[in-house]
Amino acid sequence: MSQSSSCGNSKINLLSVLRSRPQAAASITGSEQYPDISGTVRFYQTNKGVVVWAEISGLPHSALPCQEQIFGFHIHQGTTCTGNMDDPFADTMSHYNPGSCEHPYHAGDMPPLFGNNGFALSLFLTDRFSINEVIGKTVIIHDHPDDFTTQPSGNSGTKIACGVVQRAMRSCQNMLS
Ligand SMILES: [Cu+2]
Ligand SMILES: [Zn+2]
Repeated sequence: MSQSSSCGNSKINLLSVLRSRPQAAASITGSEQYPDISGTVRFYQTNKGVVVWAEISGLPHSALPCQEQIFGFHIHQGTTCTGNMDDPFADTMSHYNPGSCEHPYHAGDMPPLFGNNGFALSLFLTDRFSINEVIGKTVIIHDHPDDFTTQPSGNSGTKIACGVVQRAMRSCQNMLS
């Protein structure tokens, strides 16, 4: 087993990334129909892309076998978690898609969340966006899995929770300008 070095390293030192302060985070809350949902999505810039760390609790779940839920998970281009009676997060609009790609190649398409008795933890890397690009945009959780096929949004159903990506407070040592 070789010790990873700090220079020329082709891997991400995940433990040190997660120990550092995220550059941005979204505080997730459920819609009126899903008041128990809450959580945090943290964003860490690395030289391979953005490490996204999501921890969400209070998700809908089933006690029946073979029915644990899977939730579509995207960054949407809208900037507020507001909407209307039919769609409480309608103003989050469509998936963040600066490259005019098809779903699931939108920059804002992310791996779905797997429920575990109402709790989900997901940690993944994406180089489809930089943190600066998604500051002010919205993270959405849907009540159905993303099928990664149907246009324009993977048939992932109702938007059940939302959060705005906000720049995290800079730590003193990073205040260079
Ligand atoms: Cu979505
Ligand atoms: Zn998409």
